[in-house]
Amino acid sequence: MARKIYFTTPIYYVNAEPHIGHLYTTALADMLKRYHVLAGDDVWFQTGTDEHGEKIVQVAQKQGVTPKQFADGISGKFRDAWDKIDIAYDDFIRTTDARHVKYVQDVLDKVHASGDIYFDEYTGKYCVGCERYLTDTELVDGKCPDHQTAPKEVKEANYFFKMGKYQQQLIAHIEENPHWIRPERFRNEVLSFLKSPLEDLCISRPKTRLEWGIELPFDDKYVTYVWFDALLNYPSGLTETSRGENRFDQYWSGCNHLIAKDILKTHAIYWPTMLMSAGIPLFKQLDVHGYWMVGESKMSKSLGNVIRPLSFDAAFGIENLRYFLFKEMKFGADSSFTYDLFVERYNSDLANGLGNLLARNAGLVAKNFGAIPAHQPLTDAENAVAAKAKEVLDAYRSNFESRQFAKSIEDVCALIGETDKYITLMEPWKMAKDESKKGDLARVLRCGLEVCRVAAVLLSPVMPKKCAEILEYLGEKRPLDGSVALEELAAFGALADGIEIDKPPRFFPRIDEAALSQITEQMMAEADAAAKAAAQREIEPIKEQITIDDFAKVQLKVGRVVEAYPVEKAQKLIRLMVDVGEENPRQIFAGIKSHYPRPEKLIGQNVIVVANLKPREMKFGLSEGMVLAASGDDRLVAATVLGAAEPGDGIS
Ligand code: ME8
Repeated sequence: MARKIYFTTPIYYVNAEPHIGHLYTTALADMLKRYHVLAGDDVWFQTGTDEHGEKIVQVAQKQGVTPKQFADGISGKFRDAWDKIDIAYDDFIRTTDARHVKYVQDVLDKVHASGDIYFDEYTGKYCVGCERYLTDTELVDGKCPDHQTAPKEVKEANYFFKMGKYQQQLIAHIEENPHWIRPERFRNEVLSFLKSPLEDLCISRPKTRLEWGIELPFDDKYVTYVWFDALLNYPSGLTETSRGENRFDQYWSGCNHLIAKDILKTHAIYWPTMLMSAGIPLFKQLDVHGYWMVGESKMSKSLGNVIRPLSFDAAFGIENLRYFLFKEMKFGADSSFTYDLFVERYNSDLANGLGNLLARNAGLVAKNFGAIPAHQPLTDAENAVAAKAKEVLDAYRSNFESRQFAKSIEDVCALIGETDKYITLMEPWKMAKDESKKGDLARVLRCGLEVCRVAAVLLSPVMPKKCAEILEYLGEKRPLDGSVALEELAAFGALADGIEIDKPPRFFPRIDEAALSQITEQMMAEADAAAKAAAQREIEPIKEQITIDDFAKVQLKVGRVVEAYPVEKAQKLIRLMVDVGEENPRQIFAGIKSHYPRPEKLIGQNVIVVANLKPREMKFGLSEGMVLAASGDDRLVAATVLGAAEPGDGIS
């Protein structure tokens, strides 16, 4: 019976564009879906974007757009990237979707009605990067270890979810289900965290501080805390898919979350306790992978080392990257990406490995037979290759099921390596010169091609398009959709006879050093330029809000510049004499020298003066007010008033 499985990725924050880390989890869900479909299972796969919370408000403000406009842009970029690289997701959810908002409010109502939500005053340390309160034990030198920033103290009256109430039930569930959180080290991490009393969870934010969120159904002065909102995407998207179907009963019982270790606590603690309270059955499986580093460093825009899926695809092919990522990362451990390592693995496994085996054998078949020759009785040498292929296939399912797929990829590599040795030993190119050895030649070449076919079936979840091309070339027409058993498809000996074979295309051309350095230099230059542009475009964030009364304290007046000259001994200052309608002009020092190499040009201009600023004694004299200037990037321009205005006119 086909199992029903529901794969989810985290829904990504829309504060950053997709990079190789997001790609990994998303491509992982895609690969696991393809494996399970091949293995005969029925799979649903959902990904999406997480769009509420303080983090998004902050970036949107910097860009000078509304949070929704900002979220629309980045969410679109995620979706576009996944579409362009053929991620086979079944649904894409956004936390701003009406279906999701309704679901969250329904759950909140239910949990509130059951008495698991209460109102209280709270003081805590909030990390905006994590979008959660951190406990003192989580801080390192007073800072969040993940974001290297000091959390801000927040004191507020808020709604709380009785998370602590479910602590024992959660511990019991983890203990009774040893594989519920995989790999084991993360299960142990969660159990050890649960040794201390579990605090209740603050699940609201007052609108006076944050408006961007889902309104609490029982108090319109509050919005829902972003994690309480985001985690519910998993059932909300199934309950109403974007095509309007309800697939909850079909798939929820097979729910398998895929995440990286950064969000273990929210998924292994917040989430199951929320489900317990809401009366929704727990998810079936939580699979946690490690973090991708670039070389020795964390990826960061300012380091210019962020790897973007689409740029990588254009340069080296996304499927080749998938191969690298899935083989290189041992599930649960951190791993490091470098272009050099990628090219080394690609050249040895794909160009020299599978690509070469295929090219060697298919080239000789094309030249000597023009079609795949008929099956010949096997000798011990081919039987040994066949036995190895069977061994690889036998371990394949269990490796994938336990998320040791890297082992299966290595197994396929080893099979290709052994077959290559066998071909070298058999020397078919010599057989080709001897008419009496045509039968032997057919047997040997068939064996080589058979292994290529088996390898392409087994690697099809990893490199779907490339493997489909290889299978088509070898005349394997059976679909990889579970309608033919995996064991039949990947059985050694199933290669068809008589398929016409032309000279093989170069499925995996070698990447040479020169091409590598040219492309990587170009990509790094692009990343650098993007990082610089992003830094330059940085718009000053809006500061704490003030009231109209606060503003009324500032008295602005039109001033006319009557004298202007540089202060010789000061790097930045210009001395201005400004007529603000009083008996005498005021002396004001303005830090705009580098932008006004000829300050006399300012004479006669109407500027805006803060007239009631307390005079300040400076090294060069008394400064009696302040002249306003517009600043941004490298610009600094004195602010003026349009049209006819007279010195001393008030500005309000
Ligand atoms: O945490 N290596 O979103 P997020 C491996 N919105 N995986 C990485 C990675 C890296 N260097 N960087 C990111 C959030 N990821 C929340 C999730 S779910 C209800 C809400 C991947 O945009 C990995 O899957 O910060 C990680 O867990 C996720 O992106 C975090 O994405």
